[in-house]
Amino acid sequence: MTDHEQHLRQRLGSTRLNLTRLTLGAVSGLLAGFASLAVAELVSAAVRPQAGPIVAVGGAAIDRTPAAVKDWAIRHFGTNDKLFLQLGILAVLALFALFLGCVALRFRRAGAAGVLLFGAVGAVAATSRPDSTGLSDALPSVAGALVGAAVLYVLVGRLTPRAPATEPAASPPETPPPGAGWDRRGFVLAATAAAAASAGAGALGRTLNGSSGRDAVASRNDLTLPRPASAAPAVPKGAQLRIPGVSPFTTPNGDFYRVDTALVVPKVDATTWKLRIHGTGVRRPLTLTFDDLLRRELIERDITLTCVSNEVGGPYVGNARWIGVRLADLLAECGVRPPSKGGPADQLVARSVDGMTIGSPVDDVMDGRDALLAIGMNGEPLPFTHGFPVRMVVPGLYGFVSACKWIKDIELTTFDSYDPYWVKRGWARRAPIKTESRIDTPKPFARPKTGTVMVAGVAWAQHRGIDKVEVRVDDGPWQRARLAAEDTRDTWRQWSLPWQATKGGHTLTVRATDRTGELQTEKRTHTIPDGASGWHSVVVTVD
Ligand SMILES: Nc1nc2c(c(=O)[nH]1)N[C@H]1C(S)=C(S)[C@@H](COP(=O)(O)O)O[C@H]1N2
Ligand SMILES: [Mo]
Repeated sequence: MTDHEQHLRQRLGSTRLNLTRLTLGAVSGLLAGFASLAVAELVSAAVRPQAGPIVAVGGAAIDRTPAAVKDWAIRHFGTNDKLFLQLGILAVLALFALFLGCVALRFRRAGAAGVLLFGAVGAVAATSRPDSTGLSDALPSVAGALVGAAVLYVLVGRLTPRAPATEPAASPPETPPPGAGWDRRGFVLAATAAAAASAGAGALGRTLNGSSGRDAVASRNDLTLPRPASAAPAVPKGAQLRIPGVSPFTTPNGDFYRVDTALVVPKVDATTWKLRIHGTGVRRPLTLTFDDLLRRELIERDITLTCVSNEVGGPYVGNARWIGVRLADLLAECGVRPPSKGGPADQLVARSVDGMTIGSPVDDVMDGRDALLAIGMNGEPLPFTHGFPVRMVVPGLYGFVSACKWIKDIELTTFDSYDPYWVKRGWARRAPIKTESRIDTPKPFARPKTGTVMVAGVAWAQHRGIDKVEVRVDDGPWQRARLAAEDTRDTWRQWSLPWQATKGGHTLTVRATDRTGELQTEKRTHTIPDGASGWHSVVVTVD
């Protein structure tokens, strides 16, 4: 073997060795990251599920996400937006873990310190969340980081050559197989142990977190909704058209859209729940328990909810039968007068247990409409995802300015002196729901056969009511659709039009007129700041 060959073989061997070490370093980083998250998960089960680093950092990210991006995420990922956010955070963490693992090969302490730095970020995020309950929220991140740093330090230690004896120059070229000089067996053992322990801790944490909020679940199971003093009349038979593809008049709870910033659904125990009503012009501040609410006069109403992030033709609108207490009565008992009657507060700010703030005009809440503190949804206690035990529902206002879920506090104030959560992020202070209509069937790009095709959908203009719906085929004349029976002015209304479909591509467009005589505007606007407008169109090809 020539010198040159020998040199090459050595080089090859050490490159392979370097690659192996690099890979194993990266693996160590990943394992350290995994151990951190697993331990954090386990400790968060002892503290609060919301104190876990992913939830805390995710929550902080949600709060700092520009309104446009958040709106985009809601529109594209819908209720899965939070899943994608968490997967995104995990991906970023994995990249950093890989990087730290490689750094640690060279600088063992620096790698471990890097893990601690991530723990610090998680701890700061957790303790500065609006729903944080104190310094204990830092524990999951801190414990996770300490364990993660230790795992990295130990694992990388096994990858470090034990003795300088295996200087390549001193040994014959045949001998150094990749990986020689370091504690291969020790590494495999330590890595396996770390992985197994982490998986166990993580799984245990998951299970414990999954069963957290047992008192809340029990309080919901134990709740039988009282019979409302003022029941909603039965939905008129004619309100539900018998046309396949039209959204059901009443949206089942399981299908009801969900939009909120909560990465972990708050589980509130109704037996310890309290609502405080206070603020400017509240002459008799009040704190209510759930039993206090149950003892009050309950009313039942059909109200259609709409999200401001709903694009023209979008899915974030649903109709339910709510049971609750009239908010206006409660406010009047507290001595609140609306500004139209000389009261000093024009904004009602609702606060939730998860730190959300939602502001509504006091005049709207007290103008006689059925603004509710709702406890029931379609015959059952509110689902946890929809605000158990109590949420607000105000007919005619988008959810972000009215429908506070998991409510715990109502403060009377002014629009001038306080901007709630969404307003701070560029959304409007006042946002009545815009008159809108949607084609539910045929679906976009459907291929119906020539002949009679039923065009049908829903239209809404909560608290004003729908007076007329018209449909246009291509650039043809507007044709009046048949309106389903009206339930109330606070609910959406179905409509239909039989269309004699002819072969080829066609565009169907719908528009509604509300009971104030106002025609749904053709002008397209973004969802930000106060809701999308424009006409909904569907393109189909008739075969
Ligand atoms: N606590 C809390 N309440 C909230 C929100 C939220 O993020 N947190 N989002 C609001 C928005 S934007 C809407 S549209 C409605 C949606 O109610 P739903 O999820 O029951 O459909 O809840 C409102 N109430
Ligand atoms: Mo919303």
